[in-house]
Amino acid sequence: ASSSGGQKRRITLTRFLSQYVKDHPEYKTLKNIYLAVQMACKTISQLVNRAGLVLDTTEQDEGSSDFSDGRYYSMKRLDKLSTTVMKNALKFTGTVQMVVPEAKMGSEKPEEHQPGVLIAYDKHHLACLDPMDGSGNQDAGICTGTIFGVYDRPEPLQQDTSSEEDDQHLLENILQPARNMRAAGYCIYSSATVLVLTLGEGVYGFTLDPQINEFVLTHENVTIPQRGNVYSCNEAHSEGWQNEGWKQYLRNLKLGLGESKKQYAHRYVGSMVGDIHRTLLYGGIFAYPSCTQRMQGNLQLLYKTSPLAFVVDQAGGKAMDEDGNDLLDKKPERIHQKSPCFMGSPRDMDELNSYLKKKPSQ
Ligand code: P6P
Repeated sequence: ASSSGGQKRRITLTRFLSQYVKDHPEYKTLKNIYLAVQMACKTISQLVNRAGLVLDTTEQDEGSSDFSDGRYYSMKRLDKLSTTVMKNALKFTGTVQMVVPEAKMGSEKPEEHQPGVLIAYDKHHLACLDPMDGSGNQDAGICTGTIFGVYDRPEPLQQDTSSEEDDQHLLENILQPARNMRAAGYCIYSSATVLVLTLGEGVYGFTLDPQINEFVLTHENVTIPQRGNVYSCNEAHSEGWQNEGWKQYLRNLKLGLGESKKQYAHRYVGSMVGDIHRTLLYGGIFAYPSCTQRMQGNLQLLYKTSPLAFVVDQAGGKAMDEDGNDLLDKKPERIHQKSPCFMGSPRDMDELNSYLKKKPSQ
């Protein structure tokens, strides 16, 4: 990368990937997908930064039924735009195809919101991508993000061109636990655009340098602090939380009665990528427990929780479900299936786990 004004010389993501693939030839096949994701994230970053300037929130959107508040309209529009950008970037590689238009994934329960998740594949891999996580926050200038996870294809398709039965075959093959991932990551669109990724051997962060429009390495070997002093959850649901262990754990954190004897601070952005990025860098715990309004939480396992849990795990953190089981072993049964989740610093997670394992009577 070029260096100006005495700025430290930094390696670009493109060069990093080329070097990585030289050292790990088995990752050669992944490079294509990563370069496509990088290209899409650069474009989405532009879209996000200019959304307020170019998206006319008063104009009626042909698809939206409810645009009573402009926010909904531009949210929907940005969702769509970023999904299209990601789709085109993946197709541009010439090797990656989409499984089914996300609309056809309506096989889930009708009440589940069908976001623009993309399921893509090439000869070697299957990928799930959430192009715009947290889009509802966009109009308020709050961070949003792209999330992606890549699996090896367990078995080759009968033929390379996708057809109905092949789509079904691929949709079944993508339903794998996070532990099977080859690579995962996210891109956060905030005060800076940072692409955080893992290829299965550590976590690296690349910041978009607008001067050269390249992602450059800024966070080498990201390691989550052993313990933090922040808990991150939507407290609005606290009266409806179902898990006694979680409630007891949180009560002690608030009273400074936890292992660290410190009172924790509460931080909750409402964009999962933002809350996880802060947790990864500062430590602490992120939680979306089950509650009466949302018995499975509000986060889709396949394309939100699993890829982020894989990144947290690669950074030395932990991810659990409500029984204290490793979230990386939880296999999604349906594309949009949601799951309660806890993830964060290892010491905080071990402490929480001791409450989750306790029998309610103890
Ligand atoms: P709640 C955004 O809509 C999202 O999918 C995640 O990015 C975020 O963590 C979560 O939902 C917020 O859900 O129920 O707290 O509004």
